[in-house]
Amino acid sequence: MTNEDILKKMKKYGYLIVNHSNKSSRKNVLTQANRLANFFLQRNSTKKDKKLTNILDKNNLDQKSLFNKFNLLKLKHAKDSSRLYNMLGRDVCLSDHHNDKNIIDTLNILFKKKNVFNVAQQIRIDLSPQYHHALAWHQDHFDLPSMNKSGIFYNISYRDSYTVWSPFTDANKSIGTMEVLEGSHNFGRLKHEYKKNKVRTKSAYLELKVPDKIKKKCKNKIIEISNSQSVIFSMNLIHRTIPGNSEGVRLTGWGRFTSTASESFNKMVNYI
Ligand SMILES: O=C(O)CCC(=O)C(=O)O
Ligand SMILES: [Fe+2]
Repeated sequence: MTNEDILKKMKKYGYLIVNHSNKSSRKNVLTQANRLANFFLQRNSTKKDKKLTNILDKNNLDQKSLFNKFNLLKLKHAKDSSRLYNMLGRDVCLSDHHNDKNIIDTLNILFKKKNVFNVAQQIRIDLSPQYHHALAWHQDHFDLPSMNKSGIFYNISYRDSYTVWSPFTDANKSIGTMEVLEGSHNFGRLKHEYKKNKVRTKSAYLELKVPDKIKKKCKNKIIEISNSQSVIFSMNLIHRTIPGNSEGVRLTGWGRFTSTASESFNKMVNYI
């Protein structure tokens, strides 16, 4: 894609799919997730507990092995399961992945070569088909610890900031993926509410009631991509999680990116 194509596509659809240039950074994420799972399983295992140690023996990064480990931790050691989640998000492997040449080159074009900042990032682990964390329709926002209310309630346009969303396992209808409303970013920032999410989650999450006008005008697109691709999308693009329908693990990473030249950055700079 030429620079012009990238800008045109982003303007029209609100998202782009990029192929990764670095093939090993994705595997690093799985390796680190597996190491943490081994660590937490190890500290919960006893000599009698053969099942745990059998799983631990395998240094296997395939779907089934990872699913078994995460599932066991979730069911039997919920606290350690959330510790794993918190630690994985802090691992340098995600920054390493976000520095992928194709991702950075595309962000540089979108930010008109000004500069690129990663404001926040996280790795998510979703166990299909339960999905503890399936998000309803929403637009993305910055949520910094120093903000005294959620970033969703500040008057920030977000129209010139971007999310990079990467599945480290394939993303499709079977294991779960993301759905977008093409072109919905062009309708600007919409009012969200915090409410109980009806989509298989116990906690309250932000939710957007998509106006009929947008539903009518924008095509729904379910993103089905391989683990060597990422989606870069406008933080104003309306999107949601599509939970999977078969058993497995979906590991994804997201990062919110901005630039000093962007309006969003200028509005949020006092909260940094
Ligand atoms: O991973 C997903 O299903 C969607 C993630 C998302 O929308 C977000 O983290 O803002
Ligand atoms: Fe999102």
